[in-house]
Amino acid sequence: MRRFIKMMLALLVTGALTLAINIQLVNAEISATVEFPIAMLNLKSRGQLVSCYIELPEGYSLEDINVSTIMLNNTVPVDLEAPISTGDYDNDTIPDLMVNFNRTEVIEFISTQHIRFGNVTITLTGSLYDGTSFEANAVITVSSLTGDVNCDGTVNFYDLVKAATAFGFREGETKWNPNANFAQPWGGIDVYDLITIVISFGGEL
Ligand SMILES: [Ca+2]
Ligand SMILES: [Ca+2]
Repeated sequence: MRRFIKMMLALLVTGALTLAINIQLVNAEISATVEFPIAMLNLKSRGQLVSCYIELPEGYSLEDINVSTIMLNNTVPVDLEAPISTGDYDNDTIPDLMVNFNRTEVIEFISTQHIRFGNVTITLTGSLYDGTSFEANAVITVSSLTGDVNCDGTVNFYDLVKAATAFGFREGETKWNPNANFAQPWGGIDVYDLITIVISFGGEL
């Protein structure tokens, strides 16, 4: 009897493993990587785009990606009007594809999940022109506190320092940081954004 139970358990475990492997294959055939250069998102701040860099495993080419199929969390489509380019952003000799998403749509998606603060796993999916699907995950930190540039749940000196680093920079420029953009004019980080952060000092989530 004991042997029978053991055998049944072994069969169940094997079955479960097979099922898990099958599910993984159904989800995506290629495991890719995605990196967000600004892996933070303040839901109260404003910016136009969320950029990310996609790398495929060895043996696959970025040129085979059907860019129009790329989505975040099966909800937010890639912004085909925004810049799309290839390069080696992280200097690891593996080429990467830069694509962008509409930042407002990403914020709306996170808000509909009732997430206000903390780490959120973002899943990027897409397919190659031959239909092969790929998937990649990344974690971003979210805050819904006005003035919380570094998304750690409090507004203090560190947020002001981070905003000062982006001071004078406009959307698309090197040190632009939409997470510091809390006040009009929305196109850049200026004294009005710093004042908003100072007014919000001491705020906590
Ligand atoms: Ca903070
Ligand atoms: Ca501003």
